[in-house]
Amino acid sequence: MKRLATAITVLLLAAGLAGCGGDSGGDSGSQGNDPIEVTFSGGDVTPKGERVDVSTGTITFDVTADEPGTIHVHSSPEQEISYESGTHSYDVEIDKPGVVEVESHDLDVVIVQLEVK
Ligand SMILES: [Cu+2]
Repeated sequence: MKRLATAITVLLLAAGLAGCGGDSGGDSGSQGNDPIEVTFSGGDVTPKGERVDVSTGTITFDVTADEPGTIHVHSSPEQEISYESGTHSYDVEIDKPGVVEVESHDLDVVIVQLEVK
């Protein structure tokens, strides 16, 4: 029983250390990438061309939109998010490092450039 408690303590410590990914967000214990918020409103989108550092793995987009549309993710292979109106979360998997542009072809703008590490 004592050994188990020790093992759990070590695991918790390891998770805590791994969580310090050099970003000041400091959200407790969640691993991976912070969600990226994207807002479509009145034929415009925020953000526009912002650079975002992410790690390989799951990248979540929290999309708020006044009408449905698609987001094009220039990963390889390319991916598309079909979002609905309202606020929804969409996950994309990117497993190769590099710069990945995330675009709205409807609006012809780059929403974010993901710097995948
Ligand atoms: Cu595109």
